[in-house]
Amino acid sequence: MFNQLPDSFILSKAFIQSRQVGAPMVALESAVITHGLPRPENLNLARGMEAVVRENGALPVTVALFEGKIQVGMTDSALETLANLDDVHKISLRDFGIAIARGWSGGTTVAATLFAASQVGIKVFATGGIGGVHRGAPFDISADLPQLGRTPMIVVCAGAKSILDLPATREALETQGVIVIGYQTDEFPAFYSRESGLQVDQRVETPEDVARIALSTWTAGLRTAILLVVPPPEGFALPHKRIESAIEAALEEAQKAWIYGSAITPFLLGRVSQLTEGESLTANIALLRNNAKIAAQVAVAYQNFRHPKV
Ligand code: PSU
Ligand code: MN
Repeated sequence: MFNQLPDSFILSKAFIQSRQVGAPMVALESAVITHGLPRPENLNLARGMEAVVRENGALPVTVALFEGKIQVGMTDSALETLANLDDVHKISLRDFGIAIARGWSGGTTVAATLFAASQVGIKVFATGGIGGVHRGAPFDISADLPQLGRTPMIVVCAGAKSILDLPATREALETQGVIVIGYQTDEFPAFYSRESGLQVDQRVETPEDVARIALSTWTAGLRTAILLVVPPPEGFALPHKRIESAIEAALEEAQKAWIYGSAITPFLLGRVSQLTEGESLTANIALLRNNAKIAAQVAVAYQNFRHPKV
């Protein structure tokens, strides 16, 4: 399959070796490194997520764009370079062609990472929160949603960012045919908070159970993502009310400053972090690491199903 891969893809050595032996792998996005978190937390987090995936028995495969090439799997020094680049783009699905032609570097969003990771056969992906339908702008729907609708991948996240219109996002996931599975929860988490008042489609208790559902889905011929939603860890999660006033203030500022398009998500995340005096940032980092852990366990379970030992 790799012989047919376009030369815009560059595969890391570790990825190629793991692929040959059928080792479990977890894709990681990089827009969170370039646009989601401030320095130096971004590099610490990128390294931290990779370490957590390894400790739980899988290979971390961070995807990013370097000088017009889609890099699949990164060395530590590449991670460091990406986290400190000044001329760095947020690469969503529609940006690939331009970025490749112009030789850009950048962090890939959930939508873009889904595309790249599925092209190389990865089945499990960890992120913080997916994009969705924006509040007050129901026409601003993240490219993450349609891409989830057409990519066979288990995506581990803490729901959708609460800066979004969550009920609308939940409905849009259904329209896309994406199964929403709660990891030891009945409720769709709201990223920083464990509660949202919204339901999941199915609850699972173990990584094996979600792997089984994914395999049944794809074996039946469906090509949709499985969204495994994991509540932010207790002790870091913020009460819905605490975060809501910060979000409303940030939204109002964004509107006054005419911030829209791909700039809105990074702006809101940054402002909410300032307004909660870093509490939301701490929660964000904790949930990202936790999602990386669960994703690695799911990747191991999935691989064991496909290649049972004995
Ligand atoms: N989750 C985070 N931090 C982030 C993002 C998600 O905790 O920075 C990024 C993801 O890369 C997601 C993107 O795909 O925000 C969504 O952007 P938009 O709404 O413009 O599609
Ligand atoms: Mn948008």
